[in-house]
Amino acid sequence: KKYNVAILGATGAVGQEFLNLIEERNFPFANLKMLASKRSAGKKIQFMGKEYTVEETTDESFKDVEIALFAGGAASKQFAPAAVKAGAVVIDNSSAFRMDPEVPLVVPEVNPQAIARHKGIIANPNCSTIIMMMALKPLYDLSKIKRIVVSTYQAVSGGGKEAMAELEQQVDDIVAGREPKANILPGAKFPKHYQIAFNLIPQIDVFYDNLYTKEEMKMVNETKKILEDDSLRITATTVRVPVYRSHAESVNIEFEDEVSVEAARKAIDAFPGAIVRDNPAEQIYPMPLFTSGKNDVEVGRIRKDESIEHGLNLWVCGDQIRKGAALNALQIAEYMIKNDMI
Ligand code: 11C
Repeated sequence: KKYNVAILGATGAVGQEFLNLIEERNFPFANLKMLASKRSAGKKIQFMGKEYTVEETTDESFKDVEIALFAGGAASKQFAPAAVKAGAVVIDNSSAFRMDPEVPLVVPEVNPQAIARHKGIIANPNCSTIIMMMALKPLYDLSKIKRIVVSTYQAVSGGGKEAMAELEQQVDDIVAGREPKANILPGAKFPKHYQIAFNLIPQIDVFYDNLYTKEEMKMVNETKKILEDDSLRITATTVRVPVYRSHAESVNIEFEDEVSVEAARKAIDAFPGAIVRDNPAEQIYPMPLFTSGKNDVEVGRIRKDESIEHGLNLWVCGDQIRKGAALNALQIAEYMIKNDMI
């Protein structure tokens, strides 16, 4: 069977990755609708030998659509109810519904069982959460995790195409001896902007009253929801780095029981979608350069935390537009197709 698919946000970074993956994975689509905001309506997209015209999204856009892939952003909240009402399953990459108790929050390799509880919307976790989960779950299956301390090194493409363009322009300007301009990062909506080229910005998204950013609290709250474990203690620091693509994360884990480096390597390597790249003697470890454009999340620098009884440190890298967004969403749809859930 083939399915009628709509992509909301077809012209953005995640939307474009949906298209790459649909082609690469031979996703069984019948009709494909490219939806976006009014600003992008009318644009032409060449895809698999056919020209598509981007349509402005309205509540009527979802008639006959069976799978609606929402790339994220404010449009999700606005149009998800109409898409569900029209009978589509919405797989949503925005943060709008993630913490809604009625909405499953899913990484298919980690908690596919949650999908069955959906009422029309299934949420894709935040990119940095998904990438961490791919390393955590195989270890969580070896021993209950007591506490996680995570620090992220997040690529500019997490901030959209404009943030990528800004990094490129700043590098060009600096190399040419011109004064670099900052108009986008840490976020277009903020009053202050900072140079990202040759710099790090310890702010991703808005600050909350507890002095953490929204990105940091997404990692905390989403991880607990995905693992269905409220007793898990987790704290995060999220940082934007001048890398185009692929987030990296330093993850410190305290376990209840002993987990050896060898057992961790074995479990991660056996986990679908994760691979171990870890040979210090040969200077082998994951880097954004290796994981950009790839589907697998890579884990390395696996070593004992010698300051506690049962602890490990890991270094994790993953393409946040692929596994952190479009691929994860498409895998949810594939799982549902395979299990007759659509
Ligand atoms: C970033 N994690 O790197 C963000 C982008 O909740 O899906 C994705 C935001 C989200 O800026």
